[in-house]
Amino acid sequence: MPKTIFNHISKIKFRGSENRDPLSFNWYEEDKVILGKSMKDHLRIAICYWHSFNWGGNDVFGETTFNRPWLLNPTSHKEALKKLDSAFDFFNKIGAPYFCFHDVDMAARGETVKELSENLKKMIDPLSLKMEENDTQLLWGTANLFSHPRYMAGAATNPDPEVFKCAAFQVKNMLEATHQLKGKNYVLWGGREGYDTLLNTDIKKELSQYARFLSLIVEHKEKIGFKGQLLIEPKPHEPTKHQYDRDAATVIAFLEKYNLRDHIKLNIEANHATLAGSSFEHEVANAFAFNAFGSIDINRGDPQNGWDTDQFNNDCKEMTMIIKNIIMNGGFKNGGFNFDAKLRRQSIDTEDLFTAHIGGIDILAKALINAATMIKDDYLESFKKSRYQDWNKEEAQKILAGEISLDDMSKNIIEPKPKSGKQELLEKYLSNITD
Ligand SMILES: [Mn+2]
Repeated sequence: MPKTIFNHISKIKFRGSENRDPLSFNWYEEDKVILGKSMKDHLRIAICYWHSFNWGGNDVFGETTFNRPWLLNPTSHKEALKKLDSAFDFFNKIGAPYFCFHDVDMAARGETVKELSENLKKMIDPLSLKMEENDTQLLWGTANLFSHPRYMAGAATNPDPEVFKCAAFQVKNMLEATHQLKGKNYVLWGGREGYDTLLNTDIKKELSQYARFLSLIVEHKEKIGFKGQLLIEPKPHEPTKHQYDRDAATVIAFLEKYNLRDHIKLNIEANHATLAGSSFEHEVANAFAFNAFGSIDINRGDPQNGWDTDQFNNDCKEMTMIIKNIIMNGGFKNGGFNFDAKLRRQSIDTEDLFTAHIGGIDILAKALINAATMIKDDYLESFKKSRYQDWNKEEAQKILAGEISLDDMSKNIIEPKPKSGKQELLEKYLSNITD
């Protein structure tokens, strides 16, 4: 057993809802079968490498606060290996079947993209070994195209084609690494693909650059035979004034225009939905409505604080509706629940990383149990069914089939009788299940 920052912590176990030991699960029982599938297989929990191991608690006003010793020497390959030991010790103890990472989280820092690529290559063998030893799989890989100063004016959407080439090179390397590690998905997040002012920005040019960039990735994915799912993670703004992949609907329209719809789906993040002025549930439901749902980043925002705070999920009612939606649409295929969440800067005890994830996972487990109850009840679904039932009538079916013209329709107008939408009744039902 290598030395890690978590050596003093034991494997987290399920101890039932009455137990008060904070280092145990109250609800998440990985082998418990719900609606014919284990909790583990329903939820497909993933831990993110960046917030948990590659961030020391620094913010725009202050320095690092956490005990992450490898961050003191970010250019050292040896330190990157120590980080790997601690990360996998954590994955194993928390019982997460998946993890996610960026190229820059895993590899020692390089001054150039070529150096980064060399450093990443050196990590693949030790990483594969860790994955095998711990039976941990890669939910998705991604390239960081936003931290380095070369990307300050965008990666694919940069006015300088040399920046576009650097970004493409980074994605090529990371896509190949993800393929080699048998990743289930590859995520693209356009953190700098947008603008700060239109005074210096040609939107039309930048969108076509972005589309070409994505097409290159699709072509390369097919060339190397990567079978995972490509995903875009929508976000409306911050730190840019505007980001092109604003929300699910915007990305879907963009993919449609550039003939990329069959190749790319969506990774929906709760916090990004909030930033876009929508609910998390809206973004997930919209993704399903357009057959574009892929995976979830479960981290939330703060209602009083309009930026990307990446906090751990704590709203069981909201999660119940999300999980219900996912199950009713056939469950995750390649996707899962990725904890793209970070501790608060004051949460400096090593245990805090555990209790944060345990709390978040328990909320999902409880929400899964609730969702199963609601699905068995069939209360909401049968209400919705009856609300739309008149569309099953012969004339209505003909309208939908395009068999009745506006003129013909106008000959048979009956004044409709209003019906209650019953929102309060349905909310009361939901509260009874979840509160
Ligand atoms: Mn995210």
